[in-house]
Amino acid sequence: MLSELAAIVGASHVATDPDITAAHARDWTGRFVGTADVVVSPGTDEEVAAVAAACAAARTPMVPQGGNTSLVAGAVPEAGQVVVDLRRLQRLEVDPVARVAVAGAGVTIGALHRAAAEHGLRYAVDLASRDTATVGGTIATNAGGLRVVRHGMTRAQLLGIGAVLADGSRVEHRPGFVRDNTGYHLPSLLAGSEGTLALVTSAQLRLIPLMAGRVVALQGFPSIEAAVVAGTAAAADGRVEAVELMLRPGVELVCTVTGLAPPPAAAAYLLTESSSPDGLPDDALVALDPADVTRLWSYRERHAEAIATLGPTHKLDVTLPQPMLAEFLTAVPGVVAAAYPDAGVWLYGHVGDGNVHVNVTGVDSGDEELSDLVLRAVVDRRGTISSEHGVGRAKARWLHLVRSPAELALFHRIKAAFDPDGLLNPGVLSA
Ligand code: S2G
Ligand code: ZN
Repeated sequence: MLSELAAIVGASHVATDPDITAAHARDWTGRFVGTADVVVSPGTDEEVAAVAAACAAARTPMVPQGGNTSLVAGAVPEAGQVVVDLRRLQRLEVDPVARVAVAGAGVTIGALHRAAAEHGLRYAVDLASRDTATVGGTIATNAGGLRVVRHGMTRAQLLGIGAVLADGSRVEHRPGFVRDNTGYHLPSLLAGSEGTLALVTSAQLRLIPLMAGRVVALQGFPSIEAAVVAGTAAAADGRVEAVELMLRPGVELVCTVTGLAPPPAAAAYLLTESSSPDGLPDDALVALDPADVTRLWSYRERHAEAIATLGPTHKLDVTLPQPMLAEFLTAVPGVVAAAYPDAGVWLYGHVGDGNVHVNVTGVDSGDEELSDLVLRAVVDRRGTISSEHGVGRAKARWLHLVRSPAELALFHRIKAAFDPDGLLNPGVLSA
């Protein structure tokens, strides 16, 4: 098998040395650790197809990886599986007239932003892990990030896609425009499929014009409720592109970890980004120049990193209907404390569309009872168990709380149609 893979991608792109493969055996949070026997790094779509065909012939399961920033064990290999590292797929072309990019699966979101900016354009998905997360991985997880409230998730940016199926066959459809209405939309189906239906090798993505102006504001509020009310109003303003919630403990932790000067004390904060300064209250901290914009965003973007300094973090990425959001955010620390009195509960996130991150520290990060407690509290409030991080292995056992038996049966039929031998990312998305 190894010599066959080396013949396809070159011996230097087949890793078995634990010094190299170890990083591929664990997820970003360190909560989920598996075994990476071999990591193969194809350099072209054709090589991906040949690798898949070789693995299929040997009935060897494959685990696709991009930046490996999954937070739900969506790309953690087990013994006997082949990690297919797609980061070498670096193709990147921008068509400024059509406002379309064609990107290889391994292109980082940051690189895509920079290529688009050269043409006065931008890619609408942005997230803190932009310099590691890849086009392929963010399609597989249908990543959300900071601008979903205005531009939608990764799925909404997809015009076309190139992919390799479990048997090594290739499929590609890149119309080059939005209005291609010619049957089932494969890009939409593969977005969020978490590497279980196909290996995404390239994508055709819509680009949007750069913002006319970039105004970032930080506002303090006396309560979570007040911040959620203001955030909901901000989300309704078409000029607003991002509406993020933070609470005082998280902001203080970020300042402690990063050395940033704390903003004026408040129980809760909204960080908003808009193309216009209109409508901002007088007491808001407003940033117009790039240095101030970066500083204000750092309060929010460095939450995950700051919380991670407290140890492996139990992350629950959930969305609540807007009317339930403030009550949930107020109640969830008590829900956790009732069972885990010493736990740290850190709340922050994309309040503009109801997606918040419940991060819990100081507990055994593999504790599924904690997940059960929080996810059921979310579902009891008509929320969803995963909003942008996907399901992976970490949340598969709760999928039935939000998807019906009929839907789950259909999932299995779709999986069987694409990957009848169950070779792609086994255990992900299916309990
Ligand atoms: C965020 C980033 C990932 C994390 O900050 O919006 O989605 O660690 C998160 O929670
Ligand atoms: Zn997020």
